[in-house]
Amino acid sequence: MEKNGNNHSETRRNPSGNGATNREYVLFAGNPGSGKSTILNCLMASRSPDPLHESQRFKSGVAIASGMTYQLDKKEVCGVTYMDTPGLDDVNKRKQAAEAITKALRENGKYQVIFVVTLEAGRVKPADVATIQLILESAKEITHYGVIFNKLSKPVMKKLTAKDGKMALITQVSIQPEKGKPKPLPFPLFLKKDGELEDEDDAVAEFPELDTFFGGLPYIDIKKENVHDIPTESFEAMKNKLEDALDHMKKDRESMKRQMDEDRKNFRRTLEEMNRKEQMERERFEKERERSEKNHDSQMDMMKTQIKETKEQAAKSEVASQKSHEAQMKKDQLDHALAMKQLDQAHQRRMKQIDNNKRRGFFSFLFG
Ligand SMILES: Nc1nc2c(ncn2[C@@H]2O[C@H](COP(=O)(O)OP(=O)(O)OP(=O)(O)O)[C@@H](O)[C@H]2O)c(=O)[nH]1
Ligand SMILES: [Mg+2]
Repeated sequence: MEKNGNNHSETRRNPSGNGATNREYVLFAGNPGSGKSTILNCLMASRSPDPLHESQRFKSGVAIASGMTYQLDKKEVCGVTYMDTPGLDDVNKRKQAAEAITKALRENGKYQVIFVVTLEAGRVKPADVATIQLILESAKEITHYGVIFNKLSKPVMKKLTAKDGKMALITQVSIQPEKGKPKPLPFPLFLKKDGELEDEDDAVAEFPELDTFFGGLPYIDIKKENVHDIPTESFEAMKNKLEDALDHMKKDRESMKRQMDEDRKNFRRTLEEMNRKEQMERERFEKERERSEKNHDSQMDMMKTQIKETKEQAAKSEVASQKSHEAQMKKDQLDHALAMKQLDQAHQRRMKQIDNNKRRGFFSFLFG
């Protein structure tokens, strides 16, 4: 039975004629106490031009031993129908909850389907994943869906800022109990725990992140005839298989993390070794360069000295050769003068002899 159901007198037929209408539905599913009704109230209030009357709001709060929402609840705000459904994890109300969910999915319209989950010790709960998997199985047209990770503690929110933190949670909710076709990944939203809301009844919450989240989540057409009954009898078995799969995933992640840490350490060690070698090589090169510079300088000095010495030597030998040339000249002059003198003396002697001979000839002529 619908609680506060709205009649859709304005139902518009889809022009494609495939049976689906253009009516827009926002459907929330998830286990008891996860915060579906609180988030829906906040979303509707943010989209309504006027404050919501109490009758336009979903009942929220803590119901001891079972869920507060136990059947399909609908509210309409600005032409959009919002649907609050009960969770499948309540064993006594499981069948009733499954019927409420399939009924919600059989409205022939455009849907935004959102699952709300909470964590336990930083991990997604197998019951939440089983709920998501069973609903996706029963309506295969849900190819895009949102998952709100709600009531996240401060330490968990901090861990989500790490590179793979969010991805770890996204893969956990999309994990398959058995190997098969992988399900499409959800469009996620991570909401931190609001201390003010804890266990309150009909609390008014504000989540400014909702606007962007719902703006980015596409509507999908769901046709009534394509929605199958949810096999509630397989819920417990699926939950157990998922528990194992999540355990495996955790172990795999831990061993992968260990491996990555080891790889990172090895890489750092190799890098340090390379840096050390490079530093040594640089120092060796620097020393080599200094040594060769010194060699070059001393060779240049030697060459300069040699050139200087050669120049001096050349200058000296030039002076010496100049001197010996001058001495030779002097000697030649002296020899020449001497030869001239000897010639002159020989000439004088000859002339004297001629003179004597002339005189002797004259006297012999006179007295001869
Ligand atoms: N601390 C905290 N409490 C929250 C938050 N959101 C909701 N709650 C509280 O959780 C309790 C359950 O919230 P509901 O919105 O009724 O949860 P529900 O998923 O609709 O639960 P059912 O209708 O039982 O399936 C209420 O007391 C809320 O005030 C939150 O972000 N932080
Ligand atoms: Mg509720």
